[in-house]
Order: sequence, then structure tokens, then C-alpha cells
Amino acid sequence: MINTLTLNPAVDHILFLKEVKKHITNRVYNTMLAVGGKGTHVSINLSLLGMPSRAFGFAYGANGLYILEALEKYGVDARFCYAADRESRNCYLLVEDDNTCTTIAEHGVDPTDAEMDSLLGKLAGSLQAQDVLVLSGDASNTHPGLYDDLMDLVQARSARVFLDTSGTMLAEGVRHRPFLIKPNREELAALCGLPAGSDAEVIRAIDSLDEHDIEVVAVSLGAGGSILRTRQGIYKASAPTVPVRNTAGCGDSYLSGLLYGYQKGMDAEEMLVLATAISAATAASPLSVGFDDAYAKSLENSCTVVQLR
Ligand code: TA6
Repeated sequence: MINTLTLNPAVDHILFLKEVKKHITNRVYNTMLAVGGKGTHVSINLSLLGMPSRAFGFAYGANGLYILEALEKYGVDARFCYAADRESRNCYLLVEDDNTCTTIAEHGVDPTDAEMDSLLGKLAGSLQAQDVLVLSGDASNTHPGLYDDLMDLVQARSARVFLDTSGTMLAEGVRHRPFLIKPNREELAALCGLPAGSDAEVIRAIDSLDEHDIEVVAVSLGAGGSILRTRQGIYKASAPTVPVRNTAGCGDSYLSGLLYGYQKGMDAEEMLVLATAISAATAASPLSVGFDDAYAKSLENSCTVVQLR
């Protein structure tokens, strides 16, 4: 079973405007709401692919109810800690006509120690051997080192961690031997202290992580696709050209495709085609979560995968 953890979920306010300028009033011409927070996105995307998952996290106030209702609508088994007396955060996604997206994220609620114990208890009681825990998204509302504690908890149960984070949390996380990491080019360069501009540099940087014995390294290259290193080899997927509307959430969709592929025992090529197609379909959607299933399927033939090594 796949489990996702969203410590700081959000309501995404997706604001469409021609362009963002400083020091003036920026007027939006369209607004949409969606669930925010990376783990919630993965769970919803998996539901769209027909795969069940459990979603853990904290939810507060009216925003929290919105998040929980959305998870329920998609049939996700949500095991959140809820309290009405505070508000889950809002994230403001400013989508400009050139399709760039700027996110302004509130800090969110700092859970109490009792709430944290309760959530960790739920998680510990649910995880079984061979389960997957997806650790992704902001955790600045919790104590430093929480991801490290969580990875120990997961591995003590012979479950696997899919880690999608950056900065210090990624640097510390790799020492716990996660099953998968998913940095982008810049995050990989920062993690390894090496350039990651060309494909050859990306591969060299991935190789430098060998001592950590990470099973899968997936490096997202944005519109350039991705490079995936598994035990079988190194592959490059090229993304199809789509009419981009909002790139927020594409990384979550890509990760969902990899998770789905692993659970179904797909080979690297098949898994990459799926992950790339649903990520491209998310980019073509104005929302930050979800994708049109039929459209994603139609994109699969335009996703190319080559083995680099
Ligand atoms: O990946 C997209 C997204 O989940 C947005 O919907 C937005 O809520 C944001 O990321 C949250 O990211 P964060 O790293 O702050 O958890």
C-alpha cells in the first residue's frame, strides 16, 4: 500500500493574470481553488490512475475540511489529524500568460506535540512491510529532523521511502537510504556539489550518490523530460509538447506515475512513459492537481524513452 504524508497541506488559490509586476495592483482575470500540498496531490493522482492509497497529515479549520472533502471525493483513505481551532495554510499560485507560475505559500499551522504524537501513532500503526511512504512537501511547520525520524520509523518496518524534497532535508534524507529521490537539476547540483547542466553532468552527479545506495534517482528536467537511474540502467524520457496552462503539480504527477509503475512491476521504460504523460497532462490543465486521463493516455505515444547506459 502507498502512504502519503502531507505535514502542511494547503488550499491552492490559483490566480490567472497577464503578468505579475511589483509595486502596482495586479488584477486577476480568473481564479480557481484546488487542494495543495504534495502528498495530497500524489494520493489524488493515484486515485485517478485507479490505485488506492492512504493519506496522512494535519488539517485545520475550514481549509482543512476543504482538503479532507477533496480527498474523500477522490476515494482516498484519509487518516488526518483534524482540529477546528486553527486554519490550514493557503498557497497563492500566480499563473501568468507566459505560463510561468510563482507560488506564495503561507507558513501554515505548527502542530502541537500531542498532535504530532497522534499523527505518528496513526502512521506507525498503519505501515506494514513492503509499504511505501511518500515524504514530500513543506515540513517547516514541524521540528527539524522530523523527516529523519520518519525514515527510521519506516525502515524499521521494512517499508520504503520515496523522498521528494530539497535543500537540507534532501541532504540529510539521502543518508537514510531512501528507495527513491526526485531532485530537479538545481537540487541535484546542490546535493552533489557538482554541475548538472548537460545530460553527462547529470549522470556524473547521479553516480556521485552511489555511496548512499539509493535504488532509484529520478531527475526532473522540466520541459526537457527526466533522467531516471534504476539498478537496470540510466534512461532519458523526453516530454511531449502540450499547450501548457499551469506547471504547478507536474512534479507530483510525475512521482505518482513512478509510484504506480513500481507497484505494478512495470519496467523502467513503461513507467517513464506513464509518469511523463501524466505530468504533461497536468501541465496542460489549469489546476495544480489531477489530469485528464484520456488526454494523458493519448500523450503516451509522443513520450520517448532512450537508455543512456
Ligand atoms: O507541487 C505543487 C504544490 O503542491 C502546490 O499545489 C502548492 O500547494 C505547493 O506545491 C506546496 O509546496 P510546499 O513545498 O510548500 O509543500
